[in-house]
Amino acid sequence: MGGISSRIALGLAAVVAAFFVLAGTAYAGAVIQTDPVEYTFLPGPYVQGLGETATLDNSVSENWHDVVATKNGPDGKPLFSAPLARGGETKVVQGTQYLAAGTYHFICSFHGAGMSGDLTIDGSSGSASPRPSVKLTFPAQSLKQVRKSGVKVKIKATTASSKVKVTAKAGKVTLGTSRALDFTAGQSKTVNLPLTKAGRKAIARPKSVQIKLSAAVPYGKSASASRKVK
Ligand SMILES: [Cu+2]
Repeated sequence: MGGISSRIALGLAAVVAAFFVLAGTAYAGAVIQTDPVEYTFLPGPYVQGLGETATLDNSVSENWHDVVATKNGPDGKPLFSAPLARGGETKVVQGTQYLAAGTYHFICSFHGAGMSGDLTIDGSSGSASPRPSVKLTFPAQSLKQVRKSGVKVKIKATTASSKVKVTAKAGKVTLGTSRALDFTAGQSKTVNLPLTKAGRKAIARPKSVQIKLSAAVPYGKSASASRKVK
């Protein structure tokens, strides 16, 4: 232990660390740390560049904690969040890669507003990941076809989007729902939403049905389309 080579290694590590501090822009995403004992976050500051993803470091704590932004994003859900981490765990804070420059308040939803902090996005570094976005198209199809194989939907992602959920409704009745769909930027998929039992019943008799599609896009705006199917 403590030989010359390990001292050199330590010295080099110190030089590298000093370089990153001096350079000032070499963020790898903020690491939000929890107190080992108290129900608090360490004071930070928590700063990262545009487009970077923060992590919740709960590794030294024995308690359960999460991270939830106090402001909502375009999907009506928190701008960013990390799921509940048990003591010893580290979790990704999803949504931070889409943030514009600014300071964003967050809390631990498990312990309430008393456990809070701020995440600052430094606008002079990097570029924000484009928010997920999709376009929905409702291809021509007959009611007979829908009864047989479900509602046919075309989804095109303008930017990378994941866990997109498409729902088809007739009035208040849900006809069918897609699984969580993942897309790379520019990718499109045509899927059939299998009919629910209630959906099957709702479209069994009418000669035409107005069907409304909506796509819920995590961290992005929802999309919609509708068509009268005969
Ligand atoms: Cu907590």
